[in-house]
Amino acid sequence: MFIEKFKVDSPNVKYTDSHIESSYQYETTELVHATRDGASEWVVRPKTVQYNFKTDVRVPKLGVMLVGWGGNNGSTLTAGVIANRESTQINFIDFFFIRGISWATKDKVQQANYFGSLTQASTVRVGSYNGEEIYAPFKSLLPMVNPDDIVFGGWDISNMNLADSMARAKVLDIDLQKQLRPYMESMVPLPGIYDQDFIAANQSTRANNVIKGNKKEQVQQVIKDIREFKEKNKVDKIVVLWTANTERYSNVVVGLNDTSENLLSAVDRNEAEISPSTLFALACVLEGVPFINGSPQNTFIPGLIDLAINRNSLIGGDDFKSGQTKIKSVLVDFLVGAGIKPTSIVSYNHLGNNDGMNLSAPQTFRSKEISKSNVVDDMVSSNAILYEPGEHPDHVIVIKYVPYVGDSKRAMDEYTAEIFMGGKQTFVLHNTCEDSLLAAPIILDLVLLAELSSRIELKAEGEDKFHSFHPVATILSYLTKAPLVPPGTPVVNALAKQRAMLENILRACIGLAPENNMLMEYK
Ligand code: NAI
Ligand code: DG6
Repeated sequence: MFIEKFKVDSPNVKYTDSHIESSYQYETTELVHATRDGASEWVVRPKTVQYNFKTDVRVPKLGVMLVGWGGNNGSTLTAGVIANRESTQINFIDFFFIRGISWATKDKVQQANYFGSLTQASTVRVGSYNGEEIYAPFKSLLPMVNPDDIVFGGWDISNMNLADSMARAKVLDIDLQKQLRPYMESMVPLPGIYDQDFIAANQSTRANNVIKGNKKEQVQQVIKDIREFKEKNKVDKIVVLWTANTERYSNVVVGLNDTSENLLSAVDRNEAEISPSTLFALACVLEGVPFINGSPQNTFIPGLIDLAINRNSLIGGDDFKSGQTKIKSVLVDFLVGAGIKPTSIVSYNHLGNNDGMNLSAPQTFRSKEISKSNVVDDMVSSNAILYEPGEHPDHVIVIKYVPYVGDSKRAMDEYTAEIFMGGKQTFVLHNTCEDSLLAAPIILDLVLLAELSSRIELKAEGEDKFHSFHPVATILSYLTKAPLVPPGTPVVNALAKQRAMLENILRACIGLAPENNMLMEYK
């Protein structure tokens, strides 16, 4: 059964006009290494930590500024949100409207939807009623920004308006594009920061809309753009997200970008090795605006992370986790969790959009190769029965640019695993779909969850003041291939664990226990 919304009735939860406050027992374990009768042993102790959560329920008017707004992801997301927001008049006599634009495809009349968005199209179990499991929308856990109310803007090194960008992307059906064009023609990206050293040379023809000046002036311009956008659109908050081209990795150099001070003075000196994405992130951190990196490069060099932590400004990333990697972080988790040993993972894909063209250069491909390669590390290291210390499955990533297939990416994967008594098991997967239609809802979730997390404060027992989450937003891990975590924090890649972490934290904010799947009521 499905319910639209609910309220929690508990002595541990208080609803006020401005906040939801919860008092929460976090059940965990601690390990100690003890010696008994001369022999050493591991002892596990259950531990309870008292937390208080305070969530501001006053949902702001949100501005979302995308770097790479005119790209396939940027134009598809903007189009998708408009298509969901606007109404279609279906009866011209009674003026009967239905929510969301509909359009004719060769199969049927299609209605706009948010399929693929965790916040908008997935549910959570909230309990049992008369023996039936009750589910509610994920977005009903805590008050979140309604996508209808987002104001989009952003930057692109190409000055093409969003209607033409949508046409260039060749992602959405033509009948839908025709309906959306009037809404998008007037949307024109602000000039971006172009540095040909960081992206493929084949992108140079696109760069007709660039911020002039040295790196310091470029950062100042981005800050000015953010302020003007906020003022012009009367939004309360801004989130900035990088969905521009994949860059090559920046070299991390002591004295250049290893500390916040060195990074700031390197920008002052106009040092070549500071990438456009780092400059955008820097502008956001200086301005206290959340910044999310949807691409694989190391935008968050140590100096930038240092600065974000010092200024308590949210950063999150890296690289949207859309298709192939999502399956990988489910399948390998299943195999290792089942006691089966994956020994070889070969992931091949080809695509023909501008992202594929940019990734055809070795340096940008290398960034993607790194982020796609590290996604099973936590699962492998969780099982020392299967893997010797330091042992790892062979893991090969291949990406080829094939213009004809456009945005329709083909991902082929071969997984080989060792099973009982020396047997082998091989899985072969073939996945075809429009890349941007997978990425756009993920971008929406990233900005909505980043905004929400900035309204949550917490306090553990022994702490005297409420504080925000750590500025390095691990809460977004479910949505990224290479989750950025604070120094010294374990990286979790397994998809089910990432989703459980996110859902259970939101449940804690309304005083609900983690979803433990024990179903003791029925045992
Ligand atoms: P795209 O190439 O269509 O769009 C990127 C846009 O960024 C272009 O319009 C380009 O002109 C612009 N751009 C490049 N450098 C810029 C700069 N310095 N400042 C401002 N704008 C700049 O690519 P697409 O398909 O939209 O993907 C965007 C990014 O998302 C890529 O890095 C891709 O690897 C990453 N990504 C995409 C996924 C997907 O499923 N579509 C999944 C994971 C990551
Ligand atoms: C080539 O692989 C294009 C990439 O941008 C991917 O489409 C993107 O990284 C998505 O990868 P995945 O593994 O999440 O499907």
